[in-house]
Amino acid sequence: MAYETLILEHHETVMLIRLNRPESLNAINNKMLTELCTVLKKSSNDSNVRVVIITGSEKFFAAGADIKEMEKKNSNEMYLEDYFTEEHNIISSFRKPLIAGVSGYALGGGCELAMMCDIIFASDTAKFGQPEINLGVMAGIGGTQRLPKTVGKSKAMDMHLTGRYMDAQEAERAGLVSRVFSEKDFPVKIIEIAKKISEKSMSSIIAIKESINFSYEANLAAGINFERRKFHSLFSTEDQKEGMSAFVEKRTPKFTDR
Ligand code: DAK
Repeated sequence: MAYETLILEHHETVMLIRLNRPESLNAINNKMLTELCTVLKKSSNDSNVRVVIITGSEKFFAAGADIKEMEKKNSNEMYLEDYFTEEHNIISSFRKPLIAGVSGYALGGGCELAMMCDIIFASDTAKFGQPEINLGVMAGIGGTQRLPKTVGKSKAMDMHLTGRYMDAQEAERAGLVSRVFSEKDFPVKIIEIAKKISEKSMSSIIAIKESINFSYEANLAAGINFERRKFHSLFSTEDQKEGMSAFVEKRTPKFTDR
């Protein structure tokens, strides 16, 4: 199926979704959000897709939500449309690994979209920012919640209150980004990493994602308890037996998702 705002690439069991509205630096409009959620929903049920990467072009991941689409709306219209809410939930609760590959601008809703993913890899051209203050608004899809959890209160306040951008190196130092690669190796490197993840047991992957997200979203004591229960439950899988036997027998495990 062809999409208007996305380009899909399949690299074995890794699906790469490329945001594609170059005329507006990949500004996220309703169409793009709907298409993105359609692809994620399909991927959830497709056993040939084990890891998903969301990326943009060399110069822009996404320059935010589409300002031209929002410009004339009043608060009641935004409220009634409930713009981005259902989509936020679909993206942030996607069960398979979701990687953001950021080159160039990831601003406003673009930065928030990256933060909804499990891992952010950046090229050395990446620029992150929450410049909504410059538009007389504020972040509205998790930016004030996720950024301080990741980079701390002071830097999050700095980013949101000044609207300045953070480059890839600062983002890596601050913990927003997991690794930085040179633009010329991007996205080959991240596809390689995604392939490595895709070889792991899906039961482990999902349990790890749920546990880390629990700790990220709830309090630590409850998170540790949740993690322990998830850990115990993995001992009913064949993949746990296989993984541990393979370690003891000094061979590569063959996981079957059972
Ligand atoms: N929306 C629409 N069009 C955009 C855009 C955007 N976010 N960003 C860029 N464009 C368009 C420009 O208007 C221009 O179009 P034409 O004039 O050619 O028609 C084209 O892309 C090229 O942009 P520039 O000419 O500006 O390119 P430059 O290289 O000079 O500058 C820039 C690049 C990224 C610095 C600049 O374009 C820029 O500042 N863009 C806006 C960045 C920004 O403010 N982002 C935050 C947007 S607000 C919520 C839902 C969503 C949100 C919040 C709440 N709820 C449901 C509660 C999210 C809000 C946002 O993200």
